[in-house]
Amino acid sequence: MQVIKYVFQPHGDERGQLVALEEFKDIPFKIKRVYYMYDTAKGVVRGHHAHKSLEQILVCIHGSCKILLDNGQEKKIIPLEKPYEGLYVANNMWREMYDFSTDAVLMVLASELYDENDYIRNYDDFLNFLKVNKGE
Ligand code: T46
Repeated sequence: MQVIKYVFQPHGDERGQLVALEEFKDIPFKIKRVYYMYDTAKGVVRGHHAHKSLEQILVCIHGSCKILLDNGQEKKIIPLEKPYEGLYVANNMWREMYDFSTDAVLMVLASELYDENDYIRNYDDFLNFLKVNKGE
């Protein structure tokens, strides 16, 4: 499995750092939605689903967390701990987010508006979806 982690260019000066993210320049899709999670309780695992067509970039803009990616054949764990790093998460990819530090803010840039019909929330359904859509 290929893991794509973007390293964004901070515009730093004596005042501090600033990262700007533009669609089709820093982000490989049109950004239709931004959401973020914070105050995540200790020991919580979020996610546990895949998406049929949504693409996303995950940026832990404060604190740290870990992301488990699973393409149905292989699993990878990717730590996110830098505010200038973005993890690309393609569609057809099972994801879990865990090990959040108490100060973690995980921001997500998404290629589509929220649509519950795009979620695959059962792991067996995910494996089946991959089988049916093989080669697409
Ligand atoms: C994903 C991972 C990385 C909305 O109303 N609008 C939204 O845009 C989102 C993302 C969620 N919601 C509602 C739906 C649920 O009632 O917020 C609640 C929590 O959503 P969910 O349990 O799906 O959150 P996570 O953290 O398990 O997953 C989220 C995204 O949903 C998902 O697309 O890839 O983050």
